[in-house]
Amino acid sequence: MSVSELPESGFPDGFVFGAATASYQIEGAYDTDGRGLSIWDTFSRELGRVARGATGDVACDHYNRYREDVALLRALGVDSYRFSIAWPRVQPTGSGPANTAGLDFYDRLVDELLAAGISPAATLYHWDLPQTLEDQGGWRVRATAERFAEYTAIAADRLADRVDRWITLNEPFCSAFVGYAAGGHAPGAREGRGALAAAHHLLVGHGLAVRALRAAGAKEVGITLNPDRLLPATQSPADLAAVRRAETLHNEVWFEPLFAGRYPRHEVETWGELVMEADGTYRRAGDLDLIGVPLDFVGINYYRPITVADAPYDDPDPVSRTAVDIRAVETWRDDVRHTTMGWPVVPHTFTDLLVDLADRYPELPPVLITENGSAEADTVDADGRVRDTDRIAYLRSHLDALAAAMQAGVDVRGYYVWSLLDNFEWARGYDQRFGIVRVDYDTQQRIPKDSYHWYRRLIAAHRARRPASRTTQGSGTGAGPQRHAPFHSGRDLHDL
Ligand code: IFM
Repeated sequence: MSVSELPESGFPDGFVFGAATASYQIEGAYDTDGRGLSIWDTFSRELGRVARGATGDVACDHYNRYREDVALLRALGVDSYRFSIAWPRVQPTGSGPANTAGLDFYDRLVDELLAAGISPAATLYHWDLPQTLEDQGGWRVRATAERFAEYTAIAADRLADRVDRWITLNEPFCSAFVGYAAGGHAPGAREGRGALAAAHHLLVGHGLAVRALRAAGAKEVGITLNPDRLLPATQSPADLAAVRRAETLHNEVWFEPLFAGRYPRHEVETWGELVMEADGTYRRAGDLDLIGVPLDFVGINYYRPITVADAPYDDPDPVSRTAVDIRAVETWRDDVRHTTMGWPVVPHTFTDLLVDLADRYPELPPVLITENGSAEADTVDADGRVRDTDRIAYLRSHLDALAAAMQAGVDVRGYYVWSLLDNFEWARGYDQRFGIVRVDYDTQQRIPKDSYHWYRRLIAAHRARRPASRTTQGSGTGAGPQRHAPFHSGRDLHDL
C-alpha cells in the first residue's frame, strides 16, 4: 500500500491516535481471581439473547494475553489505548471492599502500557454491571449511582497516579434504552419508566464519579456518548416530528443535562405521561448541577446515520408501551454501502454531526472520538493476509470527515479506532468483526489485518510530519481552554 492511499487530511500537533476495546468484549477469564458475575454473564446465558449462544467467558483471552496485545499496540504506534475496567473484577458484588486480585490486573496492564510508551485511557463503565446490583434494581434505582461512585473512587485510588484520562460511562444510551427498554442488551428489560429512570441515574452516577475522580487527582475526566445523526425519511411534518422524538431519545437526553443545564426540550412530546412523573420521583433538586459538572472532554462514538420515519404505536396495550416506542422507525437506504452490521456508510454525516453539536452546545468541551470503525466480512487469504479494503475505505473516509469538522472549527483532540481486536459484539456475538487485528477464536492467534498496517502507516506519517505529537502524548485534552486550536489543514500526509 502506498502512502498516497492515506487520508488526505492532516491533523494538528498533539492529536492523539489510539485504539479502543472494552472489558467484557475481550477479557474472558470470567471467573478468574475472584471476578463476580455481571449482567452480561447472566444475559448471554439466557436462551436466544446472543447470536449462536455466545458468551464472553473466553472472548479474546486478553486477561491472560494482555502482554501480546500491548505489543501489538506498541508496534501500531498509538499514543493512547482506551480499555475499560470491569466493575465485577474490582467489586464482585458491586459494593464493599476492593478485590485486590482484580485490581492487580489493571495495574499490570497500565504498567505494561506505560512501559510501551502508550498513554492509558480507562473507561469505568462499559456495560458490565455487577449482577448483584441489578438484582437490587440496577440503574433503575439511585443507589446504583452511589455504588458507581464508590467503585470509581477505588479504581482511581489505585490507578489515577498512572492513568491520566478517565471516561465515566460508555454510551449510556445503550445501557438505558437498549438494556432497559428495547431489551436487546443486558439486562434485557422492556420497560418505559424503568428505562427513563435508568437514563437519569446513569447521569447522576456520572456526576458523582466525576467528583470522585477529581478528588483522586485524575487529570482528564470525560464521558463517552454515542450521538446519532438523525435524518428524516421525507420532509413531511410527520417524519420531521419523528426525528424530533428520536433526537430526544438518542441525543438530547444526554447532551441537554450535560452541556445545557436542562432536561430534553421535547421530552413530554416524546414520552408523554412516562416522563411527567419524573420530577416527583427519581429527579431531585440539584441533580442538574451534579450532572452538568464541567468536563475536560466529551468522548464521541460514531458509526452511521439513522434515517427516521414516523410510525404508529406498534403496541396495542398502552400500559406496556415502552419508552423506546417513540413512534419512529429507521428506514433502509438503497443508495449507500452497508457494513455487516447493516449500518449505512455515509461519512459526511460524521462531519455534520460534529459541527451541529458544536453549534448547538457552546459549552461542549473538547472532543475525543473514542470509537469509530466498521464490521466487515473479513477472510484470511491463502497467504495468511486479511485484505480488509472496505474497512480501510471506511476509516479513511471517516478520518477525512473528521478533519473536515475540525476545519469547520470543531475542537477535536484525538481519535480511537474501534477496535484493536475482533471481539464479542454483544447480542451479535462473534459474528461481527470490528478489529484491525483478526482473532482466531479457536487458537487465539492474532493476525494484524491490512487495516492495522494502514493505520500504523498513517500514525507514522503523521508523526514524521509532526514530531511534536509523540512528545505531547498524554499531555491532554484538558491542557487549557484551547477551543478551536490551530488546525494545520491540508494534504501533508498525502504529500509525504
Ligand atoms: O462494540 C461496540 C462497543 O462496545 C460500543 N460502541 C459500539 C461498538 C460497535 O457496536
